[in-house]
Amino acid sequence: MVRDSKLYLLESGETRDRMFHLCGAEMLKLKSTGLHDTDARSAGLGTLRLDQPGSRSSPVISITPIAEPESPSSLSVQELRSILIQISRILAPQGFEIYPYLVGWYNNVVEPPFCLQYDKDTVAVLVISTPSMFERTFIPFILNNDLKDLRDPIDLCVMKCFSRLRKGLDNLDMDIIHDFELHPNRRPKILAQTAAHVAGAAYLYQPKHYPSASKNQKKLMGVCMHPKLGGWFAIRGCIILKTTLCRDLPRRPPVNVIRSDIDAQTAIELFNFHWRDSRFRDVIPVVEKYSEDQQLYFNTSPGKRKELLPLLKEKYKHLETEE
Ligand code: B12
Repeated sequence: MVRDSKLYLLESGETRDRMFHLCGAEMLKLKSTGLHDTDARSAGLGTLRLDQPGSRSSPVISITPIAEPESPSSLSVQELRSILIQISRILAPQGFEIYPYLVGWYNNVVEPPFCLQYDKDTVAVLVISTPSMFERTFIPFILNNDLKDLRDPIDLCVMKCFSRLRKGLDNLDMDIIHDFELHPNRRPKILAQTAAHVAGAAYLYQPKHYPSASKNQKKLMGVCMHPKLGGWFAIRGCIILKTTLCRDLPRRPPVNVIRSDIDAQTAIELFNFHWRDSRFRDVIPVVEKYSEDQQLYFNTSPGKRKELLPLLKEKYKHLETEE
């Protein structure tokens, strides 16, 4: 295993052998077509960059080996703030909002199978998409990508944003958990609504607190309300800063925007039985909503959304977009 960061000059063709030589038998997953960051990671080696400045015959490969698991560092609130500013600088222009919280706040309320296996003072960051994410980020994404992948295009787009974030902040050790990730037994890896509530992003109205909302009904889902966006947002995931602890992080309670029980019951029922008409999103006054294109997109069942992509591409093709 390589233990220091160096630049290696390799002759064309010897890349693979040379990497074996340098890195030992662990480095087994290099593809003959080239070298990739992910190969190095999956081989347990660390990040690896391939740079070919003009000359094909002498690629420069820099290997940054995986550090020994970093010991967690405790940060002051001020130090953490500068990390959060860096995250926000990357995600906010793409239409996301971020909310920090501590893993312990989340683990304290969920049942044991949903608990996250990190120190209770580990900092996590909840990410939500606001209405503008669709036009700012998703439209450029579909214009610039040939979406043959079977996965949901929104999920792919958000994955790309998050992996850029990871690259942009490669000094930070992070685990990313998307809202759509499930364990093999189909249990969600993160309860996005609970995370949104404990992070202070959006208040979770739970059916168990409004019994008549669930009387004689199927098991109802709770619904989150954002103080400015009502229901016009989605929870995209959590970034766990796995070696960053901040036990003094001040806790911001979510804003209880629906003051009466009857209105909360109505919101829960609208969400469960009439979500396609979006009335649940409007139970409080909001500052921004999904555009018509976006509403059409999200009100179309996931299996049929791909059919809308060519129409969106045609409509926005004049835009000079950069992802
Ligand atoms: C599974 C799922 C579904 C299933 C629901 C199956 C079912 N009936 O259970 C299906 C596919 C039907 C579905 C549909 C929809 N969903 Co859905 N779904 C999810 C998903 C992936 C997991 C939810 C889940 O299984 N929770 C598990 C249960 C056990 O959690 P729970 O009931 O909240 O219980 C926990 C809390 O009570 C907590 N807890 C206990 N005590 C306390 C105390 C406090 C104070 C707190 C805060 C918490 C807390 O602990 C419990 C667990 O131990 C989430 C995303 C995610 N990763 O969370 C989205 C999610 C809930 N869905 C969402 C949406 C928008 C929808 C749809 C409108 C369609 C859509 N995707 O656009 C529809 C509408 C719902 C409907 N009418 O059916 C949004 C909700 C946004 C919001 N504003 O709240 C989410 C968060 C996805 C997202 N990316 O934003 N969904």
